[in-house]
Amino acid sequence: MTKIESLLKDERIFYPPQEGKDLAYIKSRYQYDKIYDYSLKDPDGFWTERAKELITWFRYWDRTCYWDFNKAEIRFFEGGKLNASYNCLDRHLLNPHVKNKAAIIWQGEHDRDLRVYTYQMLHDEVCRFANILKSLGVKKGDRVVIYMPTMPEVIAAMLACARIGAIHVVVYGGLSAEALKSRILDAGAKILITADGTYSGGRRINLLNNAETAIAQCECIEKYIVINRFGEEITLSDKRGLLFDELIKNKEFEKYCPCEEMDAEDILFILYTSGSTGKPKGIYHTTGGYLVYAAHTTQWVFDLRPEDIIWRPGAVGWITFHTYVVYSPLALGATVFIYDGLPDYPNPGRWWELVDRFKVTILYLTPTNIRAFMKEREDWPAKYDLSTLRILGTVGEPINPEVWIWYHKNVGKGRIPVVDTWWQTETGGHLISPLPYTIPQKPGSVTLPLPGIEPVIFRDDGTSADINESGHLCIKGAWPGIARGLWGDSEKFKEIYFSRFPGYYFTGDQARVDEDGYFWIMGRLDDVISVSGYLIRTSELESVFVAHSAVAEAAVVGMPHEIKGEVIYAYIVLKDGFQPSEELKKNLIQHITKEIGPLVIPEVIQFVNDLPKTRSGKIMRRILRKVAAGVYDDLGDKSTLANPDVVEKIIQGRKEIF
Ligand code: 6R9
Repeated sequence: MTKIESLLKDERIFYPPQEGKDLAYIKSRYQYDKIYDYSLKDPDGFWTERAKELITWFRYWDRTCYWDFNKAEIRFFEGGKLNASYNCLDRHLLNPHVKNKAAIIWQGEHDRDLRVYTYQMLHDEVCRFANILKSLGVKKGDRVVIYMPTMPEVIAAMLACARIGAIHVVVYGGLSAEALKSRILDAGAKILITADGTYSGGRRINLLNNAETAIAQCECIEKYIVINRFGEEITLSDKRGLLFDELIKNKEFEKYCPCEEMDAEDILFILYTSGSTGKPKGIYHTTGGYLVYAAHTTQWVFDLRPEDIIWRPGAVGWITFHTYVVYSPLALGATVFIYDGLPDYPNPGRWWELVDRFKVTILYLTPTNIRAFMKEREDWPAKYDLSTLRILGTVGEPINPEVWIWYHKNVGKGRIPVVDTWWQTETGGHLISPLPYTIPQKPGSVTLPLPGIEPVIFRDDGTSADINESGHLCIKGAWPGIARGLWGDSEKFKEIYFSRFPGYYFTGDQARVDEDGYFWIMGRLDDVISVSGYLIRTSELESVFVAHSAVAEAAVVGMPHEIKGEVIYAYIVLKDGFQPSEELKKNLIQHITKEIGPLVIPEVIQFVNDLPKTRSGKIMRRILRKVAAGVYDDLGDKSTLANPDVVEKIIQGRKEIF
């Protein structure tokens, strides 16, 4: 590959606030540097200290770190015994300050759908759920699929599985019956936990139909449990079905349920990845390393303290929910806020109203979430009191500098840190991210690696890239939170992650490091277009589009061209108040050539109302590439799309252009 120059030459720098610094876990660049050096020199010492400080163990381990990337074998805290449910619940009951505080605050779409669970209450609910699962014959190592909307029972079910050693597989409630079926079969699940449905924008969404259609073709499912969300009578169509409301009439289930002693390397959960790049993979994480890494990153990156209320809106079937909504905030005894509803219903101020009402302190959004606010609801945050917020986070895609600045200014009022956290389902938790009070920030950069993480950037031939030269982002050495395998396919695990650059974990992302050692993530390998001999990063081109005052969102892909090889095809979502026109197209092209250079001329600009995205807000460029090339069928797996309808509209739009 030829060297790729970066298009973004953003020089803006934001300094960490003084306020809040004194209380922070990591207070300065100096402290970060010292810890970072120590963590690489003595990983055993570093991870031993973190594991003992953050997690309660029934038995300490015999060996702290072991990995052999050539064999794709990774083990942390071998021989150590613990239970994740114990760490998230039981141990807090011993502390009178935590026992009766809110563990979960749940708000449904209707204001009156509001529930609070204290740690004691959640513990009791989890015991009851665990007893129910045990009564159905669920044992250590069995798989339980959870297919539900965002509600407290999802968390209770996850922790109930963890309590008895069952492996949970959370599947987002918006997935189709077909997608659910393939995950149940792949995992070989015995039990499915689901709900009758939920509300979305005032409409009812039925989940039970999908669940029952799916399991009709899944012999492995012995029983399915249905939680009542609508409060109405439920008719079950399959004799394996059980109503949660009936089950809990049995007072026996209210007894204390002991925690299974799990080995640090016993599997905690399987999670199927978002699939923005192809067929979903069942990634699994083990108990000890994952839990330590989740708590560790949450404490330092979000500077999480027990009095915090953390909110990451959105899908339960995403790794973000597992690590930063369930396991780490609860292990650290903080409060989690969860909301089941749309951002703009009943009005576009809904999310800000919730931050205001529930006094959220840490808010964790995706660039897609933020761009949606910028599109039409720019003035809404100002109508609410957001002063309880003290840390803002972003995850999921490279954040366009313009979007970072908007978030910092309009939501953070310029006074609080924004942490741009780079990580993957496979990494278990953040790998590269600023620690909020330590370093100046450059919008668009994920800044520096966390302690214990040693990223490297390789050229195609395995030599190291120069400063500002982009290449393959890989990680040297393992950390406790790294995935241990792909369910049922250890060879593939080795092949995907450990064979491209032997001895290194291959992330599949492209990145560069600037002269200050700051990392810039530039998207996946295929998000590159070759135009007249130049290799161009689509994410960077998108950021330049988004910096134009009329543009809310942009997705750029390459379109095959007979003469030029490949040309730029841009899908553009306009901000409210702007109309598509030839004039505007010309204006956008001028904007691009002015900002980037005269040779980079978008060939096609298609105005669209929305872009196809996964539930976690990732633009599905794979589909957009096909449509740009005029391929309308054979678009691949669409099961994880949040908004499948837009694909048809985009195809229509393309046909009108050509
Ligand atoms: C947590 C999560 C992983 C992929 C990853 C990368 C992209 C995530 C990012 C980011 C730039 C960030 N990604 N965070 N890109 N900046 N802060 O998203 O997991 O769903 O497995 O996706 O998301 O491309 O490789 P997952």
